[in-house]
Amino acid sequence: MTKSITTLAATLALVATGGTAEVWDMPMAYSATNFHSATGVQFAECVTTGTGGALEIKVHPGGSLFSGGEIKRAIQTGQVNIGERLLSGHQNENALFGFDSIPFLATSFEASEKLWEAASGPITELLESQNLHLLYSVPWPSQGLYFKKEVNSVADMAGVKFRSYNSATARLAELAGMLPVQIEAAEISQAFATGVAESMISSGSTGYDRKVWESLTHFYDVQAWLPRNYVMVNKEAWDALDANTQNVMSGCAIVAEYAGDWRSIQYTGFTLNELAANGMTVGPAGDVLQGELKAFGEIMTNEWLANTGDAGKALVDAYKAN
Ligand code: PCA
Repeated sequence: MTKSITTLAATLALVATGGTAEVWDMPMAYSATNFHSATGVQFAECVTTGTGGALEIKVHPGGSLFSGGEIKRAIQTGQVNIGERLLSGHQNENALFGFDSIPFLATSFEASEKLWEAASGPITELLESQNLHLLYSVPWPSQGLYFKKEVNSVADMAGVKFRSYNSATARLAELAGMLPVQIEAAEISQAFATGVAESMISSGSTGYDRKVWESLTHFYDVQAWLPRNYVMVNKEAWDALDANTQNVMSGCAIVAEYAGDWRSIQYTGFTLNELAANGMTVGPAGDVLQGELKAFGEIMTNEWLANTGDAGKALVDAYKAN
C-alpha cells in the first residue's frame, strides 16, 4: 500500500516535470540478507523517493553484477555510477586503505567510530584523487577466528589453509604459519565445503550469512578490528548531478550510515547466538592465543606505519588524541 503510493507519487512527479527516470545500477558484494545490503536497499529507496523517481538506484547484492574485487574499478571507470566495496581490499594500491584492518588498534564499535572520525578526511581525499566521491561507510562487527578444530595457541594453526579477504588478513595468516588464500565472501561456503580453505578471520555476520557451521566448528571472538564497507559514486557522475539531487543523496547517505551502524551492532549478538545455536563452539580465545595475536598486532601496526609514513602517523595520532 505505502509502496504503491510512493510509486504513484514518483510517477506523478515525473509526469509533472516531463522527465525520464535515470537508472543507476549499484553492485554490492555481500548476500542479499546481509545488513550492509539491507542498508544499501534502504538507501536506494530513499534516493528514488527523494528525487520523485527521477533517479532510480537498483541494488545488485551478492556480487551478482561485479564481484567484490571488481567493484571499485567498475565505479572509477564509470562502468557503473555507484557501488559498495570493502576498501581494505585495496591496501596494496594505497596502504592508507588498510587503516581499518590494523589488529587491536580499534576493537569496539565506539573505538571504530572514533577511528573513522580521524580517517574520514584523508580517505575522502584519497578517493577523490581516484575519481570517487564517498557517500557513506558502515563497519562490520569485530573480527574473530574460525577453525574446524580447537585452537589454543598459534602453534595449533601451523599449516592450516586460511581464507583471506585483504592483505592484512593474509599477513596475519603468514605470521601465524598458516597458508593464506584470497576468497570473496560470496564463495566461502564452497571453499570450506571443498577444503580449499579451513579457517578465516571474519565477523559472526559473515559466518552466519554463509552458514559456515556446515564445515567449521569453532569461533574465537578475538575482536581484532572492525573493517568497513564504503558506498562510493563515480566523481564525474556525481559532479554532473544537479545540487538538489546531490542534496537528496547526501541526506540519504547520512541516514544510511546511522542505520547501518545500528544494524551492525544488532547483528553482532544475533549472529554469534546463531553460530552457537547451529552447533559451533563460540567464545573468547584463551589467554595464550590472545597474547600471541596481540604481538602480531604490534608487528602489523609498525608495518602499516612504515608503509603509510606521515599520513598514517597523522591518522593514528588524531585517533589517539580524541
Ligand atoms: N565480512 C567480510 C569482510 C569482513 C567481514 O566481517 C568478509 O569476510 O569478506
